[in-house]
Amino acid sequence: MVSAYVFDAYGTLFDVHAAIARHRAAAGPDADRFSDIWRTKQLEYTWTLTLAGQYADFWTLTERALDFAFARVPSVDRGLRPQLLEAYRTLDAFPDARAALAALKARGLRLAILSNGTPSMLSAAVEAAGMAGYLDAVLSVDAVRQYKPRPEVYELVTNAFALERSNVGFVSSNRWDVMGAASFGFQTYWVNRLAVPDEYGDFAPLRRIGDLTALSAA
Ligand code: LAC
Repeated sequence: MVSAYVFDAYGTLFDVHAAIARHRAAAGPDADRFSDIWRTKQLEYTWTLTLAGQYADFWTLTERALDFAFARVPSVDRGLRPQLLEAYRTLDAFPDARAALAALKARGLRLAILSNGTPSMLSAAVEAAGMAGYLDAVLSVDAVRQYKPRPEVYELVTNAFALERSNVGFVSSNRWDVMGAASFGFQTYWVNRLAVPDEYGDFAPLRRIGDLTALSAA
């Protein structure tokens, strides 16, 4: 029985490619490749630092990954750096995100975010998306200075809500994050918006959904 739903933030509630989308014309023809490299490197740095027993916060890693993307894709004007970072702080939510939170909240479920993002990044994004009223907690890895998929991160949820792992529904678009949450013992929901192939067969999600609307129909 799931009594709390916990959402990943970046890629699940907030569209990580919305920053480049706001500046697509200025970024030019390599905009999508640039955005992919920015995201891929941002995540890679979380994994490599955590494996090495090191930590730098997610805003710092977002800046470092952006600088790598500029170096790797020289056609994108470095003058866009401040605008892209500003856009990242207030990323657009996916169109279905707010309504899905509202529908679950109306059913009396507790709701939270569990994210790699810093508390400051998360509160800016949550405010910009008008989601604050639906969330009982916004939990950041910053509290444990390790990144997903370390179990210590998912444990922030069971500590905050004093719940058994099996009573938590964890929702993420990032298949590797679903793997970590399933390994921890959460009930997992994989949001596969782009219909990409499945991975991590040993850690299957409880449900696969195409968008967040399907969640409130569960
Ligand atoms: C997060 C990463 C996975 O929000 O984007 O935790």
